[in-house]
Amino acid sequence: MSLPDRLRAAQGEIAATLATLLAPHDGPVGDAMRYAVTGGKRLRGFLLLETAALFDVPRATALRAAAAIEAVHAYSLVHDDLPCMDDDDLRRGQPTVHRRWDEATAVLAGDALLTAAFEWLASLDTGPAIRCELILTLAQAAGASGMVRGQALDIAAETAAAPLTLDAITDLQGLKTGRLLEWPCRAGALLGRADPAPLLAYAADLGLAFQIADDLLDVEGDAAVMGKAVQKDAAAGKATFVSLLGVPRARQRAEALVKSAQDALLPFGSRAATLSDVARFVVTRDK
Ligand code: GRG
Repeated sequence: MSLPDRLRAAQGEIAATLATLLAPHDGPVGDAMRYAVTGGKRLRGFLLLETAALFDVPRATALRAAAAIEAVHAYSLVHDDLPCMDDDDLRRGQPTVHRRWDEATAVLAGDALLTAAFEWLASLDTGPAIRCELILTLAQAAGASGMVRGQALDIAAETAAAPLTLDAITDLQGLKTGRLLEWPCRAGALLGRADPAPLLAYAADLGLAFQIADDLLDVEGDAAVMGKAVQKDAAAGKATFVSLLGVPRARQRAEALVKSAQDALLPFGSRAATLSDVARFVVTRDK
């Protein structure tokens, strides 16, 4: 099956799993939770399914963990879009949650999605040691030493006296975006009782390539295709990989990272062909 077909099939399975898991939640917060997890590429969930498949993890188990990472990702987007953060009106081609409902509902729906992710992991049908490790590592990836720290550094950079250096941007993005792309690769190995090292090396390169591509899309992307505003970084005078390296060198850097990510998969041979295609996809995507 080609990457687009596999991704489309996985998107459907993840959507169905999320629909089942979120079904008990009623009222505006429940509706906003379902709305927030609708659409998107499901890249993080797909990474979990594909890495877990390397070790023949049962699909239902992997899908529940994939739903958890997509819920954490959706929470981060809902909160990132709030007026106190990026103040965005559009996400995935639809009004943002605080625009569709209100700010209080958006805060609560985000909080509830984050909490639900841990509830779903806590009731996985793996042994207790693996469940605890999944919960611990997701908390570390999303929390004050992970994504939240990256977001805080990003906000602080807006009012800093000097623009960020390339090293500082690399560190910041590794936290803000990289940690949530790394966790599903770690989780696939954990669920498969396998050494996570090769998949963590793959994820590190993939995460950085993803962020460089995101910066390129902000400059060159089509708002209608992306379903969100573009050219926001330049308008905010933000230092990005593209503002510091320029488009051609940023593209070159992303290409080198794709190659390095693909090399990290060599121990898995042809079983990792889809993950190898994902590395290429993150820099060729148009949204
Ligand atoms: C609010 C704690 C907190 C964190 C927010 C992830 C994040 C931190 C902010 C999102 C802002 C942003 C656009 C970051 C760039 C990278 C990124 C995460 C893009 C969105 O991810 P995609 O492209 O989205 O995978 P879809 O919609 O496909 O799921």
